[in-house]
Parts: sequence; structure tokens; C-alpha cells
Amino acid sequence: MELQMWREILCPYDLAVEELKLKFVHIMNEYRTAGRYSPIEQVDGRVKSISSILDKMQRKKININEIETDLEDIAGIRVICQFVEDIDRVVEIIEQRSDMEIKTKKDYITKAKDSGYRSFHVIIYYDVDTIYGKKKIQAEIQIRTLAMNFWATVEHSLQYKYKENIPEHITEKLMNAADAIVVLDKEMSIVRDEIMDAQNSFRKKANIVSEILSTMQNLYKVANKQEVIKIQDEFYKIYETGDMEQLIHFNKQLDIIAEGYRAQSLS
Ligand code: 0O2
Repeated sequence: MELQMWREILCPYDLAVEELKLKFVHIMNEYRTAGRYSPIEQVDGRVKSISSILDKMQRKKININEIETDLEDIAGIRVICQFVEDIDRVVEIIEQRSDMEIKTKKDYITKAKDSGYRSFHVIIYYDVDTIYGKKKIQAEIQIRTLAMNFWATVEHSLQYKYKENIPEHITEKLMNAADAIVVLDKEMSIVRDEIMDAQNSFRKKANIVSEILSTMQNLYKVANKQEVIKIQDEFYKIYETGDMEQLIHFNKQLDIIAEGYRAQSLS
């Protein structure tokens, strides 16, 4: 098949990957904007390269006319979570969406692959709008923790280097590393609540501080400079105490002052 044909086949998959990446990043941002913990930590995606498609076709004896039905991972999305528990949340999010229809779920976490690979895969049907109309394509969403991702990335690069004939002593080390990753994920789960609390209050504080700074910046344009400097000094004092309650109160007071100036400018 000539290159132009490949490009045309892969074009809707390109669109799907871009759209899906954007949608998952948006979910993450929505949680964070709401001051909530996001089960999604990172999102990545790729369209399978032509050479990888050809390799897989050969390996799985797939006919060229059947690649779009038999190759489920031409469009691939990777969702990285901090904790194993977050993976179930992400699966639930996918289940509830109206734009993603689940075809299959593959749980390589409860039962890891022989290689030691752990991850949760969800194959979805996803509609894209092309110049020829609507097209339903398949996409593979791999959901895994940061630790699982670290292992899979290293192992994948070794597979590439050794063309699947990884020397035994390295395979053994990889299996040990896979076991260590299971232990690490379990340990992290134990302190999950603590870590989530710490990250949430860090984000909440950062959100409030950024609101305060932006209100003060606007006040500079309309209010008396001396008054703004006084407000600024007051803010630094409260900021140094690190007391969230005081920061929240200060933010509210500042809003009232800013509102007063807005009302004045309108009258
Ligand atoms: P790439 O380069 O990542 O795209 P299979 O018959 O097992 O090869 P199948 O049935 O299509 O493949 O689906 P499976 O095993 O559920 O998922 C395939 C994808 O999962 C792989 O895509 C990898 O991305 C990942 N994966 C599966 N097993 C392993 C493993 O042992 N190590 C690593 N690092 N990744 C794995 P591709 O097309 O094989 O590769």
C-alpha cells in the first residue's frame, strides 16, 4: 500500500487521538479547578506508526483489509494515575461518558502478563467527524500508575533493543523490578489519603493566592495606591502565617473592596 493511502487511513485516528487527549486533560483540569483531587495525573497519546502496524499485522496474521477492525490500538491513549485506586475511578469516568462506548476491558493488574506487565486496558468505539462524514473508530486506552508506567517504558525499550529476545538475566531483573513495583504501589496506597490531602490543600492555597494577586492587580488600576500598598502588606503578613482560614477571609474582604470600586465606576 502506498504512503498516501496509509496517510488517509490514519487521518481519522490522528483526530481521535488529539480529541481524546484533550478530553482527558480537560477532566483533569476540571477536577483541579473545582479544588478536587484528580484521579488523572498525566495524559499521553499516539497514532501507531506504519512500521509498528506492519509488525503487528505480521505477528497476528492480520489481512490489510482487516486492520481497522482487528487492530484495536491504532489510536492509543495513555492515562497515568498516581495510585492504583485511581485506575478504577478513570474506568468509571469512561463508563459514564456518552462519547466513548466500551468494547472490552482487559485487566492486567489483577492478573499481570507473563512479562510482568501491569496496566488496565479499555478498548472503546469513538466517533470522529471527517470530511466524508461520521466514522466510528476503535481506540485503546491504557490506564496505569506512574510506577507501572516507569516499568513498562523501560521494558518496552529493552524489547525494542533486543527484538523480543531479552537475555535471561535481564528478564529476571525485570521480573524482580515488576514485583518491587507492586510493593511500591501498595505502600503508596497506604499513604494515599495523606498525600491527597496535602496535594489538595496545596492546590487550594495556590488557587486562593492567585485570586488574591489578580484582584490586587486590578485594584492597582482603580484604587488609591497607598491603600493598595496597605492591602498588599496585610496580605504578605497573612501569607507568612500560612493560615488557610485567614487567607480565605482576606480573599473575601478583598472581593468586597473590589466590588465597591466596580460599583463606584458604574455609577
Ligand atoms: P506498542 O509499541 O506499545 O504499540 P498482544 O497480542 O499481547 O501483543 P494485543 O492482544 O493487541 O497484543 O493487546 P494487549 O496485549 O492487550 O495490548 C497490547 C499493548 O499493551 C502493547 O501494544 C503494549 O503497548 C502494551 N503491552 C502489552 N504487553 C506488554 C508488555 O509485556 N510490556 C510492555 N512494555 N507493554 C506491553 P503493542 O502493539 O505490542 O506495542
